[in-house]
Amino acid sequence: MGDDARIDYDAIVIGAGFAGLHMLSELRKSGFTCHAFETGDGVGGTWYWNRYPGARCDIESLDYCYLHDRELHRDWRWSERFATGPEIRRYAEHFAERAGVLPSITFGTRVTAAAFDETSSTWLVRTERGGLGDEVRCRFLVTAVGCMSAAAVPDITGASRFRGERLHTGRWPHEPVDLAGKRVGVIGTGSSGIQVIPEIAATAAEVVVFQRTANFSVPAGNRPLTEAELAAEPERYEERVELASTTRFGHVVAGTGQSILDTGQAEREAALEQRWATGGTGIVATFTDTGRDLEANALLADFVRAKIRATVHDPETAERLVPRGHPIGTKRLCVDSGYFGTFNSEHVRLVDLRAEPIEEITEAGVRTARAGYPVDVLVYATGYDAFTGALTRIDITGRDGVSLAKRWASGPETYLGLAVAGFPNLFTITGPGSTTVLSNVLRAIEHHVAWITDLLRHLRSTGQAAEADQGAQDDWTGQVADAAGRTLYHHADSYYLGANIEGKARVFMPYAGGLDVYRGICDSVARDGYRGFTLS
Ligand code: N01
Repeated sequence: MGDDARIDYDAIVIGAGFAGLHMLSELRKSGFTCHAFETGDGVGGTWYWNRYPGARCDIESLDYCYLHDRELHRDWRWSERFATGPEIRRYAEHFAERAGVLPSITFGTRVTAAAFDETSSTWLVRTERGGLGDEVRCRFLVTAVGCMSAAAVPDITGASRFRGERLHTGRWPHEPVDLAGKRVGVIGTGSSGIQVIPEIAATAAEVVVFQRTANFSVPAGNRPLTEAELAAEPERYEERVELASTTRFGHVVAGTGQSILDTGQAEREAALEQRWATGGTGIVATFTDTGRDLEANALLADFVRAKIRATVHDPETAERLVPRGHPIGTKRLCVDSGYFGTFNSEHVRLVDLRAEPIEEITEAGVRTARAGYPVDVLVYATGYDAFTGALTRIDITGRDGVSLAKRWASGPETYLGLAVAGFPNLFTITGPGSTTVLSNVLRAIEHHVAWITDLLRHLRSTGQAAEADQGAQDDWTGQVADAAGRTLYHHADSYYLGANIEGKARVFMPYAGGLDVYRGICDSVARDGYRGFTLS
């Protein structure tokens, strides 16, 4: 620890989504003075911003919720198998009220910078609210900024000339957007596009979907949760807690336990049909080898391709919607409610940007290499500068004034996705190098919050600061690359690799080794007196 300096709080938390709320709550329970700053005017993070029609989670409600509070889990009644955005937001609000953390959050306030002061071993955090700046000093800085929160809007020539309304799915207006009778263009066919397109088509007069990469998507099979399911939940609690540390995703994804290559065609088809009918992403776990063997993966991919062809009436449109060029699951598998069937409607058309790239946006709409498409509203479902964007958009400087954004210019390097060498007492919940969205992110958040809280309590008792060692970080960065190397992820241009952001280093960012393995490693690091950290 350095010289004493006046601190405003023991800890500052950036963000009041699921991670920030839980972090604040645990810090308060442990007697730390703490405060959070949140850009939005309410809690929920991702679910505060993603208000586009059709927004739903692709993980089942009973898994996509906190487990650390047994009573909360018992008392909250999810209404559907896959909760809507508004229901998840209400849940976050309920948690924040119940945990009593709202007075510890300043809303509508962006953290613009954070600088480590080596003399006092404190962080000076700069915020901005309505153009006015402020500064607070703390010992520990915890980022809870989310993995998919820095919206990516592609720089398309002429975009600012467009006379209609431009919307990004991740920055959707709070008031309802009336699309009735309007011509709507949608750019992007990832999870957000695939969810919003059927909803837009239900009201708009015309929909033009601009697709760069056809995506694999499976039906959600959404439905109301039954009384029996809800009644059984308290008894399932222990099992869910157990699964959080013993499974790859943090919850059970049941499969046959068989190799698809060793399974005969009839049995294979029957198993996949059953998973298709059940709905959700579980279909990728039906067989053991589809995530690591290209030949095995192709069998599953062909099954989904056949489903698309069987759904879409116009054979030409169907062929354009059939994903090619990347194995299934190497871009996030989408979960939809009637996406492919939407293209059977007369007023919905698909523009294949591989055949006719966008040349510019004009006052009237989108012009591709082949034609002009006049629209009244243009929806960008173009995703996020994932994993690093929300961190590097804050001017974070560590020892010697080194900037985090510059440090990560060739790709993020972290120790366990939780800490960065040269940035003492900075902790990154679900940071790059942790399992993040390759696991149930709620389980990853709960693990990180518990782990960080334990470390901060330890540091409080010893009066020390913690800094990741460069060697430990180098080793972990190698492990992250090795884990990805054992999968098929490198066969796709995805946001996992930063490929969706022009100029971003192409490095696989999440840890693909599984949450169970990851937790085991973090826990052993703690048991060994925080191996790989210098405590001083
Ligand atoms: O973003 P994405 P998203 N010109 O990056 C296209 C979570 N999430 O917001 O594939 C034309 O997946 C881009 O094309 P391509 C979930 O983790 C979850 O949809 O790069 N097109 C792609 O089609 C998800 O994975 C839920 O060629 C351009 C699309 O835009 C993550 O958030 C719901 C383009 C972006 O897809 C992100 O999903 C929503 C350009 N210049 C989100 N730039 C659920 O829980 C980009 N694209 C269900």
